[in-house]
Amino acid sequence: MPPLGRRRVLLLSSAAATVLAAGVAVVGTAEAASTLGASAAQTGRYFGAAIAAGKLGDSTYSRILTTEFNSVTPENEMKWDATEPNQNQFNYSGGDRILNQGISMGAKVRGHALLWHQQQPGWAQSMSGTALRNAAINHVTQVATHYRGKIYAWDVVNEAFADGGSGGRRDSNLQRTGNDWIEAAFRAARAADPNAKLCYNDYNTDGVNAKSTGVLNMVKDFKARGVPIDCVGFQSHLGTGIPGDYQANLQRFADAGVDVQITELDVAQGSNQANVYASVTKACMAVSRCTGITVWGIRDSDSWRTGENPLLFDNSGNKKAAYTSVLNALNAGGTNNPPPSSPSSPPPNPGTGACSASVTLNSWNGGYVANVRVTAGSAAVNGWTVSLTIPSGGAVTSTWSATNSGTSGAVSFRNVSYNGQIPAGGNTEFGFQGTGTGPTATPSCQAS
Ligand code: G2I
Repeated sequence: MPPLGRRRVLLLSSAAATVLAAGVAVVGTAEAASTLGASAAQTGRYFGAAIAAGKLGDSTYSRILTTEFNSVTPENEMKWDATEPNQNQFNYSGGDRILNQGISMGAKVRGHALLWHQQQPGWAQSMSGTALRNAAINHVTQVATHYRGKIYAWDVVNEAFADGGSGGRRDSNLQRTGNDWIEAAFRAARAADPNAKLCYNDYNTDGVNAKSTGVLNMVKDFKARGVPIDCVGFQSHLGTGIPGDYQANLQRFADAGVDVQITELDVAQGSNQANVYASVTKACMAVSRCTGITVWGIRDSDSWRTGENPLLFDNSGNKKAAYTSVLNALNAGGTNNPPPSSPSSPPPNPGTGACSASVTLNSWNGGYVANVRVTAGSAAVNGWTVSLTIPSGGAVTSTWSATNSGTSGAVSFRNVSYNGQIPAGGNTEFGFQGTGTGPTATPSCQAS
């Protein structure tokens, strides 16, 4: 059977004859939508724009925004320098304006970005080591908690991989706190807002190359170890062309078990601009786990790429050829999102071996995130319970990848359905967040 979009086009092209012959009135579902957001929604996707709170009073800007888009991303208002200008003093005024704009439109709100080596407040730029790690995790926890339940997807970590052929991490003050800073950030974000999709976001990862392969390897590693990650953002700040393997690159991430999103699309002006926009849109439509597209601004005059005219509307707010090519590509349809859920892979052979557990703490004044690794002995484990003691005065406030009995004093954590079975010598991880100080003694582990 042709994909939904193809069927829709066929119905349209042979219009009345087909409908009369079939004797059914299905024309309503076959109509092409006339705005980007409405058209994307027909396949369960969103079409969004990065917006600036300071421009919402511009009537042309807000007219286009509210007419065309069903997702918003704050261009700068939720970044670290904006939300925590002084350590532990949070300012959500700009971010809340974007959030409320999105809510008033019934739009999805993408949170951007909890941790990034750029746009850090001055106080964080001058920190390092454990102090910076704790401050960063506290930042993630506080901001994600403030917006808890309201954000569709967070860019938890932005641009942490190096350009060039290494496929490794970029050097930064955050990277120098230890290679596990990204997973610590994702765990803290999950604990603070369990319903937000958690994304890693980067640029120059739009085709198959060393950098995107490095990110893919991180995703696979996180999935294998139970580190929460739900999506990867491909910024797609493009020149006059698009990598030939753009769609294949999206697909290989989708195949690794994450949603993919085009998060900051803009394309240099030139004779090919409309074609590149169409190719990006078609690629997303062809990948069922591609949940939506965001352009990085509304009019050319709103773009960070001064003089490149890289957006869908000109300086006066008129639709460009690129706009029409995107709308047509959306209306041509594609795979539906969300895709049908696929059955999980069969569990490994069950076993009855012993297990052990160890705790890593990321603490700050008054709280902590604990990461617990459960390791099987020389035989496979078929279910486990980890028991530990929470120091008096503190309590467990949330748990992921396990369920807890009790929140203070003696607390035990039982595996969830997907991580109970551990092969001989293998391990899995779960985590929890707490108030007060974290557990100090080595936990006990009971296999069952
Ligand atoms: O650089 C383009 C984008 C690359 N990916 C991450 C995005 O977050 C990033 O967005 C841009 C914004 O579009 C710019 O608006 O990030 C820039 C900062 O690296 C933003 O520029 C900054 C200016 O550098 C500041 O001088 C200004 O105070 O915008 C700030 C707020 O207007």
